Amino acid sequence: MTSVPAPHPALDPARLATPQGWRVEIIETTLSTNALVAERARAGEEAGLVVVTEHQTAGRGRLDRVWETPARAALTFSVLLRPDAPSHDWPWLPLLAGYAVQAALADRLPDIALKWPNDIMVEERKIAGILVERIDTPQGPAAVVGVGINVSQTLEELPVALATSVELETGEPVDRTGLLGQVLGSLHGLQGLLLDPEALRTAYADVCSTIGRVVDVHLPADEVRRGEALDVDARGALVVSSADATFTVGAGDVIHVRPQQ
Ligand code: BT5
Repeated sequence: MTSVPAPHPALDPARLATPQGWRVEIIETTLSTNALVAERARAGEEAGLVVVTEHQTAGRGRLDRVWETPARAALTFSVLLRPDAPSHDWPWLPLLAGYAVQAALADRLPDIALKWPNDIMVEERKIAGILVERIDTPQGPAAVVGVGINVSQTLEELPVALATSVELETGEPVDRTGLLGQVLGSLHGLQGLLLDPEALRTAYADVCSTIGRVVDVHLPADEVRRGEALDVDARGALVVSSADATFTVGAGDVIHVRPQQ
């Protein structure tokens, strides 16, 4: 006899803990919650809109990559923020979002960590990703903070080998509604850290597993540089020491080369 996996239950708006001042809309399906929230922001929406979808069919990653999740097995949502922080501190926002999501998951997953800049990982397996987009709107610049968390996917439901889900890691069923409330609460509660970049830097560095590792840095023009990641600087850039120089990386991807000692 073959066992049929239990269907994934829907999110339950009646049980969702919504942070004060935020407005959560749950929709059955959309191409990309980031695209939808950006459209609403350009049409004048106030900060605090959260759009969650049960099935995101054309999820976006960074650098034109894709984010793939099956219906009702993940959390896929975007939050509209209009931060008060000076514009030179906005590059911290993607790192702050990653920090807040890992903090919300840390009680269930003690081995969770951040791979710079904002991949949420359990060892070398990615469990959640962040896409922050800055957009221009009639009321000024806004940020769309997109979050994708793998919650109840089985191994077969994950799109790449180095990925995992909360249920795969804990071996226990997860109530997505409860987890969504926790993650929103963490993002809401920690957003003020953007006004204190030094405190954010310290908190971020503490959970960033890239620091101290040998990394290959993939730079935009297909250039790869290898070195040891030393720290994160005051702008959130990664400081890397190679044989001939110390350099900082503001944008790009890193690959952890050697396992952590
Ligand atoms: C990210 O990009 O990790 C950002 C993901 C952001 C997704 C959220 S969902 C709600 C909101 N609306 C959107 O349209 N997007 C946001 P990046 O670091 O570029 O990683 C993308 C890469 O991760 C892909 O090229 C795959 O290799 C891998 N990947 C795709 N889906 C994955 C998944 N479910 N779990 C783990 N890895 C995945």
